[in-house]
Amino acid sequence: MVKVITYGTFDLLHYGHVRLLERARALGDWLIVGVTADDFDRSRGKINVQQSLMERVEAVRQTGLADEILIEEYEGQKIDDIRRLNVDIFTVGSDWVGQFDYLNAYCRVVYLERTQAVSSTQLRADQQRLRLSLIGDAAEWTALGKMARESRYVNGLEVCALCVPGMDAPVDGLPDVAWFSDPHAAMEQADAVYLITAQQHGLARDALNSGKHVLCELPYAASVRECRELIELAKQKNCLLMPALKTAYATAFERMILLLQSGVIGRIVNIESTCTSLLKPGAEPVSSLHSWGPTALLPVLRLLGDGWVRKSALTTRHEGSSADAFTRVDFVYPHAAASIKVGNGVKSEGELVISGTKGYLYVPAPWWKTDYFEVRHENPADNRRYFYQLEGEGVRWELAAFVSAVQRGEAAPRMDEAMCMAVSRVMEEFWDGVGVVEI
Ligand code: C2G
Repeated sequence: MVKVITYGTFDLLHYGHVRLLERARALGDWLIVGVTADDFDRSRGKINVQQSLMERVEAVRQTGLADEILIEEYEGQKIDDIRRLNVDIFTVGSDWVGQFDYLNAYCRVVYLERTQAVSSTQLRADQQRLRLSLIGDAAEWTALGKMARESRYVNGLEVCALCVPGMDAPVDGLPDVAWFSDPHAAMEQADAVYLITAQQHGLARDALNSGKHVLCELPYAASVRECRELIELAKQKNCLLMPALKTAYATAFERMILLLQSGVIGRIVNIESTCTSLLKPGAEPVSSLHSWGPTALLPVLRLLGDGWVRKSALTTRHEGSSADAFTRVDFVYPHAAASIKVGNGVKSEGELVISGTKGYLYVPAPWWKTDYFEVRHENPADNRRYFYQLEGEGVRWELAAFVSAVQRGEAAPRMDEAMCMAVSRVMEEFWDGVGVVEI
């Protein structure tokens, strides 16, 4: 019996995939199909796969062409499978020519002509491509550029406009993206807008009023009332309003939250979250709490919620400015405590430490763009390290989540409405001096 094996994502199974499977099967008597696991696809840079692993496995099964189906989970698994299953032939489409010649050491390698013009990527591209306008302040130019670059990794998304309100087109703009100095004109070009600007409450309101979906940095607004208004407006307009906080969409961060919620360190008793950066030479002082607060608050709100019973803040301001250079906010919950330390002009160790009754979780600096964390116990032999590849600091995952949420018509933010309102509440109370001591 001649055993043949092939592997693939098989997302949105289509004619090209089926033709490949038919010809693979014709190479022998028994066909094994390896379907890639989500994590494996991510690790090899394939993101925004629309279907779950089980949906993709079921679709392959229903073709009736596979005698056996397995899951491809790690780099190098092909060698293991070929040896373990005594495979005679490995085959894959011609878009991979040369990539798997090393398997000749274990079996015959056959590249089959790829079926032209049909691909999951093209299928997705043919779907409604979400047109996105990027609108931000000049001080956020780096973030805007990163957003535009990262968008290229996300199927079904096209950045169609770039806008810094009131600014003429810069020399080093993005070549293939139209420039606007009027944010409302930029909005009109797209189905959705990304906002990273001090005026974002007003612009988010205008975007939602004109039926645009909004991906917005936090805080949505300087007050809880305005934040709630935006959330309600999005519902009235049947538009998506989603928080842009790249850390929330990073695989490592989400897996960390799931581990902690599964009790890996027991009951969470304390969270210490620090985010700092130094001001760039000549840069205008900006509020540390406004720029770093939403990120620093993310693990606190995800794990302990917004039901603190007491909150206090210590702060020091930039020389000659009302902007805080360093702020520490301490929260007391019924059975836990948390502290965030944020600095824009004061430098500290940007780590995240989550203490529990069975151990603690440690994320080294810069924890907010981590691909790695450790669960530590009394006996170091019980410590475990976790690594999850993070491309582009998580921005492309944030964009992929936004596109998917718009396509599905349902918000799937990693921060829910209550958390977004809690961020605005912390900001509002800070600026109102509630529980704030100046040092
Ligand atoms: N394919 C094809 N014609 C198409 C699209 C895909 O012949 N129009 C083939 C691919 O060459 C591949 C298989 O169908 O052999 C599955 O394609 P994908 O689901 O896109 O997965 P891919 O990442 O290309 O799989 O490690 C090997 C990879 O997993 C190959």
